[in-house]
Amino acid sequence: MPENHVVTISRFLIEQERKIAETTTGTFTSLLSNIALAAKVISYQVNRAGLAEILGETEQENFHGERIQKLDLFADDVMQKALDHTGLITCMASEENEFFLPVPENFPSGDYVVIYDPLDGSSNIDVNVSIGTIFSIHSKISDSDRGELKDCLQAGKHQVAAGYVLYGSSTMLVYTTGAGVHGFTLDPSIGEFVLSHKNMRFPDPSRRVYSINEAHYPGWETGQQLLVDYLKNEGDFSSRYIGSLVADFHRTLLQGGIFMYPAGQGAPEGKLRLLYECAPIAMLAEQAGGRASTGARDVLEIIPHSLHQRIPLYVGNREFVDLAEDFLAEEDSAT
Ligand code: P6P
Repeated sequence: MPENHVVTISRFLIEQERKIAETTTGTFTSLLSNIALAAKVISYQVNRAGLAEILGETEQENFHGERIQKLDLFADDVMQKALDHTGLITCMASEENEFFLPVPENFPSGDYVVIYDPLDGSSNIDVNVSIGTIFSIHSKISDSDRGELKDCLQAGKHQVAAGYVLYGSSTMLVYTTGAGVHGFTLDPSIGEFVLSHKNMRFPDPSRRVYSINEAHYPGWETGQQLLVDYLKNEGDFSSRYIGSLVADFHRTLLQGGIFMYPAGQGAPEGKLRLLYECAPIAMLAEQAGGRASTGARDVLEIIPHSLHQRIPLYVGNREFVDLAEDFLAEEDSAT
């Protein structure tokens, strides 16, 4: 294929589906293409947020008690409308909604379950820091054609796909269907996501970067404090922290390192949500040759007990995640 050949996400999906299944039904390609469409619409608004009256907070709070930003609501609505009529899904679950969302009665249902955080890191919107959409796709396991809670509460290892959209200096869509991790950059001149990062993998950890909010240090368990002390003083690491999971993970994936959001004061199970953030990020990490752990066990092995379950997250190069587990286990065994 000539170097200058533009490979759009739709073309790449079709080529990948041909490799995975002899008979390509195209439903999966259609599902991811609809998510890509939603990403374009959200990207347009995010990139003009400073101009449109869409900045800032609403009077509403989500049931986590977090003030909902106007763009959160917009992004949630765009994701739902991009998927609900397709006949491809049986239900959805959004980080912005307390309960799962059955496909409306007036639309046909399908076999997939889409779980998503429509705009993660939204507290960064008003200061123009990169934010992201995260999505996780399962096949339904219930007999209901409008979905059941158990369709959403599946272990991350059963995901059929996962990905994120990063609204940064450029808009990128990064996804995996279990056949590697592939990144596409939105070309505004043609309105298409174009293949820009094929087969993304954590690089050998030449750049030893750890990423964590050190303001929470006093609330960490001792093993976590000793781990960060080691990384700072003996591990020859540098530190980067954006405070937006998609941006922090994307940098870790491209440059190597480890991102950590441990349990701590005010977040006894950790802050990040298993279904909407950690499980999709974990599938991407494993597919890119890395690891994702709670500090004690693989994220992908956890069977969720509730839609908004939170867990600690350690994700990045395999050897760094292993190191983190060693520090935490050592302290546990000492106490
Ligand atoms: P803290 C954003 O609010 C978010 O959910 C993630 O995107 C990010 O990694 C984390 O919270 C940042 O949390 O406590 O460092 O502000």
